[in-house]
Amino acid sequence: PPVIRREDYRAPDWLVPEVSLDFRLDPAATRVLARLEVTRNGDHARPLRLDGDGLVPLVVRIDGAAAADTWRMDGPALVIDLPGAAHVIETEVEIAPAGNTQLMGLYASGGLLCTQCEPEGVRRITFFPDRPDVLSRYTVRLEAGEATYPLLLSNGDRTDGGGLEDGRHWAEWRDPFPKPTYLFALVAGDLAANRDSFVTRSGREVDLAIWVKAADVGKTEHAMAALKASMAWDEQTYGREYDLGEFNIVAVADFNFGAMENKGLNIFNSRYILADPDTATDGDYDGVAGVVAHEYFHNWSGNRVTCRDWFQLSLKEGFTVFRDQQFSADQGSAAVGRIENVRALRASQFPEDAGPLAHPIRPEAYMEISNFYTATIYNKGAEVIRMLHTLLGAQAFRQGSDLYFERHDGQAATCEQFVQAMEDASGADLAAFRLWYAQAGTPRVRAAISHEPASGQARLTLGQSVPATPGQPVKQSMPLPLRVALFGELTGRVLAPEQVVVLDGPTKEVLFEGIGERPILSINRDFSAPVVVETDRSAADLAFLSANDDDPFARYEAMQQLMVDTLVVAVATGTADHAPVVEAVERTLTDPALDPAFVAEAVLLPSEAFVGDQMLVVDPPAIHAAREALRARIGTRLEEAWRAAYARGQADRYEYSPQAKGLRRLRTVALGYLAAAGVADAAALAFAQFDEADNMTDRQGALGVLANGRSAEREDALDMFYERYRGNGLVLDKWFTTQAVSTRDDCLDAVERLARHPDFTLANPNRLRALVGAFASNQRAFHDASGRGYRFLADMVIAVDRLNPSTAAKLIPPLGRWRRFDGARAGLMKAELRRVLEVPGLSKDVFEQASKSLG
Ligand code: BAL
Ligand code: ZN
Repeated sequence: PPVIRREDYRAPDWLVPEVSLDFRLDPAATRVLARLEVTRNGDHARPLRLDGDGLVPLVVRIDGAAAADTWRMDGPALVIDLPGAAHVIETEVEIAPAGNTQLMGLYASGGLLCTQCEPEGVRRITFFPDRPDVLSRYTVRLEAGEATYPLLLSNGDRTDGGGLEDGRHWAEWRDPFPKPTYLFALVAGDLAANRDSFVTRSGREVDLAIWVKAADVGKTEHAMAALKASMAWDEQTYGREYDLGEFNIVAVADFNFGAMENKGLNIFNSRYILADPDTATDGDYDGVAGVVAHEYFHNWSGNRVTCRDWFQLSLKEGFTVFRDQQFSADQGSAAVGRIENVRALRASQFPEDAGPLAHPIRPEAYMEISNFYTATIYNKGAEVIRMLHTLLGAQAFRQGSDLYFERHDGQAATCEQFVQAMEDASGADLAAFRLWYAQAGTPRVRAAISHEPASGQARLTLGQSVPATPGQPVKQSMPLPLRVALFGELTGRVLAPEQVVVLDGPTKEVLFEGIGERPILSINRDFSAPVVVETDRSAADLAFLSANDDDPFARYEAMQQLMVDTLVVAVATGTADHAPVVEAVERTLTDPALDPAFVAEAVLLPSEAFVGDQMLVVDPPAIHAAREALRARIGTRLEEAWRAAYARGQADRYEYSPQAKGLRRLRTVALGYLAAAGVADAAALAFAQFDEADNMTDRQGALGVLANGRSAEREDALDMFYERYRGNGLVLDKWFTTQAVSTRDDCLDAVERLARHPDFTLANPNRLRALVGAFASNQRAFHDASGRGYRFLADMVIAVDRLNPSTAAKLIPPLGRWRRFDGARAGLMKAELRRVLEVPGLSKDVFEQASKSLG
């Protein structure tokens, strides 16, 4: 497949200021009539090139006349020679949404017809210059059978509609804001709405509706509350107001992404809309609010100002993730939110940055852009924006964002223009900061502190290195904003209050005066830079920080580091001193001043995968054994404290509040430690929690604990859960995932069996991720020495690729980590990648990921 390069960008030859689309909807055969007003862009003689993917032109008219001799097909594209500066092009095609298993373009899901057009779905619907820098005003007419499709939605505001003969009806929608193809959307179906309204700060009333199956309307309250909170928050925090009279959200069951920010018509994966206490965990509730906010915030960061080309994807995604993280921090516990952000970054982005698929947040080249909706573009992209916020301060950052929106409203912009606006508004010099857009790889920072009691001086020595990544063997130093503070070992006092030290060269020294006692270094507080920090802090220093640091993230981080250091020693030598971890966990667990939600995060051991990431050669069974041994020790030694935490978390009845969420979380963590300790009543406690739960958080938490064990209650609980929720796809996903992430020895057998379960399907991306994606994150089971886990994953990739290439390609990265494993495992992983590459007719999505992964 051809490689598309950022440096080859050229402005479009033709623009399409106005487009009318007319859909005669039918699942088997939908007619799409398009009328494009095209204008020549600049002085050139090049033809009009309209992208298509699998389309056959039934009609092509130029300025009202059929003109067979002036157009031709060039592969999938329609090419038209045009003499003048402006013309009207009409085309007609027929497509079959019911047969669209890629879920890209117009497709059918659960009786609905809906679209997904980002990044390049419009070319599967109609002939069009399908690129984000061609902005058009859309008028859309939808026509369908009224009984099956009483609801007809598109972008913008509804302008007209009515009945037709033969039981059909129509609606017309007009979106006054010019938008790129990828934001086009339509939905046709039989749905019911949760309706509400929002009055913007300038006094305009917006009609809000969340459309779902009639039986699910009761599960949309949380999403609606989040939508209204997001609308108010964006006005207050960024000065951004909603701009249409309507805002519609539709939930669908089959969806490649989490959701999609189509102008005025967000389409969601139902898992990020539907929530009630019986079916959604507290984590699911947070996910709903976060994704609703994310998509809403795109209305400005993405829609009003969009991307010039797909290399700029992080312009909208990194900024919007940062905005949704800020929103979530303001709505709930900022400390726990930050811990979750960082845990997600370390679980998905750090490995990506350290492997064969590493790319800068603004990539230089791609074969298939769908492969670049990555943790790097999204999550590291958000960290880069956060660093700008840290370096400039909140006020200057806001001035910069105001300038960016004002300057580029209605345009397709670049990352460079965003940084330029920040620079112009703040007066800061961001020349070096631009390296964050260009260089891949996670910087490593070495930090050491020395102290001279006689002079009262402490010296912080910092050094950085940025590892080589594919195509980038040599790196420049990056500006790293590190929040730093010093604490006194003896007094526990703050010796040097927090300051931002910018490490902007290979090394730096910072001198602190008036330091009368040995200082303990607290660094990268609140995770101010997305880097790996190496220090020589002792177990005692880390334990001190885990109990005394006044930055909650740094406290969490110190505990994690203590746990990781202990586990790495245990894996390397077969044994380690567990006492410092046990004591630190005890102090945190029994500190009455701490928020239970924070405690629950702080006392959790790092994942097996994260421990593996610290090692030169990952040894999955040894990591598993070391981690389970430490878990058991923490459980046994602190049994009383776990029982107390468990009892404290027992609520009379379900309540959705930050306090109740924190207690629920800690309760299940405590249950997990009691089970790890092997206490006699662990299974009975877990089963009682499972059986008596009045909410999914407690029920799934208990099921997860049981699923890791060997009790008789385990099978009962799994069967009961299945019977109770077999009709609810989203909850059934949890049943699959719980078994796929189990720590049991027979997990791989179970996963192979579940892949043959009648409720397993390759056609639904959520179900696939629930079983296959979750299994590939289970380090020990996936890396079974037999290679069966690898074979299973490759089989899935091959099977899914025939249906849904972009989803298949997302399953590849775990196989690409072969360099991190021993020769035998690496050989088995590479063999599976080669087997995938040999499949005839492989998609370019999977080809790109598998060939790069093989390296
Ligand atoms: N733009 C794709 C889905 C999202 O990031 O919101
Ligand atoms: Zn997004």
